[in-house]
Amino acid sequence: MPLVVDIVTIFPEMFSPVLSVSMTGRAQQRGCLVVHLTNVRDHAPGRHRSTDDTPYGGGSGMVMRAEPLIAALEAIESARGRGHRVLLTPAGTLLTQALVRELARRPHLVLVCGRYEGVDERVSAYVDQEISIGDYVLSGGELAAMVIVDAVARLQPGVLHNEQSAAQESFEHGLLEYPQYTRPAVFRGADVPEVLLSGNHERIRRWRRQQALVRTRARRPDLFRQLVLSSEDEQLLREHDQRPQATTGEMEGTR
Ligand code: 9D3
Repeated sequence: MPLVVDIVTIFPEMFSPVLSVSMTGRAQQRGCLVVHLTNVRDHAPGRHRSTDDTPYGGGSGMVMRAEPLIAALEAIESARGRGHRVLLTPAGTLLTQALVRELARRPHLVLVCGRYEGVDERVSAYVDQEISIGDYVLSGGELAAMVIVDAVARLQPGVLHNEQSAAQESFEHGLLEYPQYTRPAVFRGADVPEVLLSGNHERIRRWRRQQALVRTRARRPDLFRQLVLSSEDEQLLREHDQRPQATTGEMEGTR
């Protein structure tokens, strides 16, 4: 059974250029993902079909009206049944991979995108969950909805090329990735670490683990604090700190 995602938006045309390519495009082609777009404006009554209005109490900007949003939600669910309703809002719970995994298990998601300065607070009573994708200001929920569709699509059975990738991710979770290289062996004077050309799979495994640990410590101390280090991990870190390498990435972006 495919994952069904309904999206409620005033900008349905934003979605297909993104969702029709790459992972989400492949998922749809393979029948693992079905995306339905609903234009809020089609559910706004009156001559002007307005989806927003001025805020009660004053203030700048406009507020999305509850009526057309909820009418759109009801039309969707009359057609395809009750879904797990998510409002995309900067005031929502932060999206994490754990939350993505929960969402990916639902058979039907209904993603409601806000715009303007916000959404009438009474919409909250009609949704199951409110989600933000991070602490920065977007101009609407559309990009956030696309982030969620991308993240849940790649977890659907039959979507990932390498089925092991999803499992390995959860196995290695909490660590940043080790550095990757492909041909050529020398790019503008920068060579590939010798260990990766050695063919010694045990040395390669240990080097990658060491790189992931060192990078996580340098770049994501918040994640590093949560790690439960094995005695091998401790040893790899000691080894690194005694004989520091130039390629841990701490200097990236400083050139
Ligand atoms: C006045 C305070 N603003 C909140 C920070 C108002 C406001 C700004 C931007 C209300 C809505 C928006 C539009 N953003 C979203 O709808 C949104 C969003 C985001 O801005 N950041 C991260 N995740 C999300 S999910 C939806």
